[in-house]
Amino acid sequence: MVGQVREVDVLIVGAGFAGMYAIHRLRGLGFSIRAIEKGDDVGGTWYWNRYPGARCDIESMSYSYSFSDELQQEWRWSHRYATQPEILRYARHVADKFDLRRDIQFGTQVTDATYDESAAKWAVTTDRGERFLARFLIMATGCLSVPKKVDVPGLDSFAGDVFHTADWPREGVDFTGRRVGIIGTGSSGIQSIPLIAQAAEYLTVFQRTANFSVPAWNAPMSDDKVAAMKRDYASLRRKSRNSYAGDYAEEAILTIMDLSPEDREAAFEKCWQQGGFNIQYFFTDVMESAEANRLAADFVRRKIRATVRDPKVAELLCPRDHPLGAKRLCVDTGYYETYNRDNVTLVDIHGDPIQSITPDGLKTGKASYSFDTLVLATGFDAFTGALQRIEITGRQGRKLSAAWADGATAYLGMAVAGFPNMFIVTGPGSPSVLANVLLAGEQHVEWISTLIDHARAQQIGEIEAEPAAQEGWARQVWQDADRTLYPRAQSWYIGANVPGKPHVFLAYVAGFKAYCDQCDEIARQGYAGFRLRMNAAA
Ligand code: NA7
Repeated sequence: MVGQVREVDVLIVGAGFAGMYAIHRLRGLGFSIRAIEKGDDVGGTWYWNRYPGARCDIESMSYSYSFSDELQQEWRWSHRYATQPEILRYARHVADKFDLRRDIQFGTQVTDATYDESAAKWAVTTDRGERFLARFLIMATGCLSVPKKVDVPGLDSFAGDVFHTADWPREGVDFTGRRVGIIGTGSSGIQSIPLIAQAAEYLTVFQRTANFSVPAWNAPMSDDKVAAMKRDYASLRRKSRNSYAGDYAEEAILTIMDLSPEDREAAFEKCWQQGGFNIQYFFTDVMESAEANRLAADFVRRKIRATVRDPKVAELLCPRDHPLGAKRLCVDTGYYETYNRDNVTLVDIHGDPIQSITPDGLKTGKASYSFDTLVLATGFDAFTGALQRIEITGRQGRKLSAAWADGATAYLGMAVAGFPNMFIVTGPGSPSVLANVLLAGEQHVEWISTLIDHARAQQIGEIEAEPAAQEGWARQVWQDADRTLYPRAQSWYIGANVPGKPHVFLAYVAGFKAYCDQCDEIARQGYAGFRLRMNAAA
């Protein structure tokens, strides 16, 4: 195929959950498509993140496709929160069921995408030298798909194995007899630490920032519970669509500041016993009032102290530098208990930063630590990393990297002015990671494919976000965020985890329902904020 140009209606980049659904949906609408995927199978983030303990933090009955009732009825999730292998099995099942693989090219990376204004088409090349021409380009590249560049000095000098949680060996890692060091205590660290501690001879955890973590209380799902939920699936999905977080869990019922101290404690305890994100979503004011948030955070800190036997370790594990939920809440199984083990040490690298990695461990300003295996759980270049790895050139030769030099913005979180006919699924400025990202991806795919279908029917050759609409959207996203406590953390939600990345709030915080309602209204108004051009080339 090298040398030839293959023409398709829609080129989809990525075959994670969003890309897979885009294939199914657009194929169903009769478009010719091709999907390009770097991995050698479907699953995206769930294909790469194979570290021990990797599992979703939204209940699996919710964190799964809703578009096919047959699919959601036939698939049986084993646990409340499925493990990565189970989620990957599900992705493969979906690929088989809907025969998706025939339109996916695996083991291939898109390197360049250039908009040809005269033809109103995207010219796309891959690392295999193939060339495609596509009327529409759908970037289903994921919000958390590119590990952030590891900014720890001396890494190359380390003599032992180095593993990154987001690029875990397919064959797994046998930790037996190993002395392990792990850097990073976000979700990936917090999920993997308990299991690595059980398997390894010794584990040293290097913590720069303590994070809030709440119990998953993960457990197998009984047949009765699954059957009852499946009977009620349609209404659970409706509830999710009309919720803040794209989930069916009860939410925003109580206001912390209206409760008496006793009722407050009882409500926090109830959330803790239910597990998962309840403590964040059950209260109207937890992300809006610093005082309400402090009360919830104090409750979690009390839980940490009650769990961790060594008071000094417990204090180190108590988050102090950000409001609860302003960095993504972690959902764990036995995380704090792990620090009661004899083979685990917690090292504070905030007070005493890492100076360098050495051949047999690492050095801080005050001490040296030795280990033979290093695990990096250091996170992602979120939202923009995957898009910026591709040389994307829009109208008049403008690069996406230049358009986003002061921060990534996209109208509705999906379309960028100057880059016609390109759509980003769960892009910057959409609810994405602040919602159930699987349903958020579905909603985007449906909305975008309906728009593309409309364009075909109306002989519209070009769809482009208007600059003013995009600016207005960015302003709204920022103003909504600014009314909350979210921007008060140096988080990947604002790009603060990647040195040099411009800080803009990258997710839409006003909720999934509010977002979907706006998208629906914009469609009803004939796609307000988009320039729809009839095109001779159409
Ligand atoms: P996160 O949440 O970004 O966590 C990364 C962790 O790694 C966090 O504790 C960081 O500390 C730490 N880190 C990153 N770079 C360094 C360096 N250079 N030195 C020391 N420590 C460092 O990523 P995850 O993969 O855990 O989770 C991402 C999302 O995936 C998660 O929210 C879920 O949605 C799934 P810091 O906080 O920057 O001080």
